[in-house]
Amino acid sequence: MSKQRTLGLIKPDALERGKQGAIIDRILSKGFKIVAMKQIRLTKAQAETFYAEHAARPFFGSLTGYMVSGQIVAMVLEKENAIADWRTLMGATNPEKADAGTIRKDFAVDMEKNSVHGSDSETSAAREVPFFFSALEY
Ligand code: IDP
Ligand code: MG
Repeated sequence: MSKQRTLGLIKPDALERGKQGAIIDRILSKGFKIVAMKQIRLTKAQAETFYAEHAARPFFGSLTGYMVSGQIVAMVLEKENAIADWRTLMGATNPEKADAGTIRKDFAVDMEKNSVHGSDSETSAAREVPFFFSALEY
């Protein structure tokens, strides 16, 4: 299988507690190459656009407010099967249901403040990578 790229985010709760280094270490240890990375703070409008698929969900306002509560780290991750492998390393959305050894199991605070984001499909990755990075950056 050829190399694949996906978007990874380290969310505000993780930066707040200084966990970004430990999370990046796990990403590298699993064989991902970080082909682009930056630390930024989203505007509310940007967070709402990024999470537009969840606009009708009851947690949308809280989620987008949380996502702009502090800085995030955005990364383009590359390896074979990167999209699925990054989702596996992240663990389930609800950290109480996440497998042992996953980032969410070990770092997440709760279902909302769950430390990381990953594209869930090739279609999502094709939208999400260019949302954060221009072609010059990776
Ligand atoms: P994912 O991040 O595992 O793909 P999604 O269902 O796409 O999960 O939800 C996006 C984000 O919205 C989650 O990572 C989490 O931060 C938040 N979220 C999802 N479901 C809930 C919920 O029921 N309560 C609060 N926040 C939620
Ligand atoms: Mg999702």
